[in-house]
Amino acid sequence: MKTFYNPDHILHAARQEMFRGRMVACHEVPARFDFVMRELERRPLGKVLQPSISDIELDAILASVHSERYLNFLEGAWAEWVAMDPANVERDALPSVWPMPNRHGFRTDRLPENFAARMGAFAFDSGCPLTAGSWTAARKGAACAMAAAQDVAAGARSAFALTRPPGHHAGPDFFGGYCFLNNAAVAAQTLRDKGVERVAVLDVDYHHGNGTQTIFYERPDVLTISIHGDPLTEYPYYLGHADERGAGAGEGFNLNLPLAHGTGFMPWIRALDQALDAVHHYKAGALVVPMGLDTFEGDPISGFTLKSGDYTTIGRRLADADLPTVFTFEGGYAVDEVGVNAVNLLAGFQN
Ligand code: SP5
Ligand code: ZN
Repeated sequence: MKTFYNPDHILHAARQEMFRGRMVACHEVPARFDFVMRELERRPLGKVLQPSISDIELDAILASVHSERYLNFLEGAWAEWVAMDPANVERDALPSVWPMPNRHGFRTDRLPENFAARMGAFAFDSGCPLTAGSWTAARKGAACAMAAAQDVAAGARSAFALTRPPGHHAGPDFFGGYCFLNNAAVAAQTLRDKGVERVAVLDVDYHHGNGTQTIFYERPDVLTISIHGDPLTEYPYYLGHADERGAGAGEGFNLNLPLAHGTGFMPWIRALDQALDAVHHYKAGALVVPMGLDTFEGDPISGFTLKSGDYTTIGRRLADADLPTVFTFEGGYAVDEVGVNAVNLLAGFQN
């Protein structure tokens, strides 16, 4: 399989994130990318190349998974942050006030003029720093996802979008969880646009894919499935329960498989088999796998206990679904092992 990589990922390098009242060092660091790249050099899977996607194509696909207002917000965010106070160039932007939905919903028609306040209308946590280069890095990353999906639509068995920041927590009009633009949604929508009638997204990151779920929640043409830590105890907490099954025309086309903190490989792979049954039953024409490696036993912020060798088995099992498959790089914060674990999964799929 080809790997489409984002050379501009480095433009997004955040300093600190808010965690329970403290500022702590960011988990989502540029070195994560380097470890995957290094392992791909050691165990090549195919060509490693930059995407060639025109701005027009990219704008169109982004507009089909995110709102125009959100995209405009993201594009201008850093300039607005610095305009508030020139000293802000030294600090990453984080929201600290949010609209509180009540029984009448909340007002989205009149947003605050103050940028720091307005950020809260487009974010769901304070752990996702927005930096000077976040927009450009995320945009170039979306191009990788689009190129990978185009390659698969053109007949490739599989392709890998290697980029950061990750994407699966980014929704139609919100960022959070280290994610700004939803790469997996971009890949799924690209496959739809290329004529694949039913696309399945099978998210194997430790955290529920709340962004992807929200983007496709009312659509029957994209089945979204996520295997993740139970939101009762695990991030992102407010979405990811088993009774979220889609709505309207999308009812029945979202499947959440939450597992308790501490879950090991045997129950995890049973959930994967359940997910693959659903993909099969849906008669998907293509598969998108938001590939998080934070299910690893050594992950510093997660709670499953998968071992490096298990990722090879997961890759093989995904290959058994016998579908054209796009992989996007999501979480995984045991930095030294993230490359081995990612390439184990991809090589397990390919070999
Ligand atoms: C893409 C992805 O995997 N996003 C995950 C975002 C998780 N954000 C919450 C992180 C909580 C950090 N906890 C620090 C614990 C230090 N002991
Ligand atoms: Zn994650």
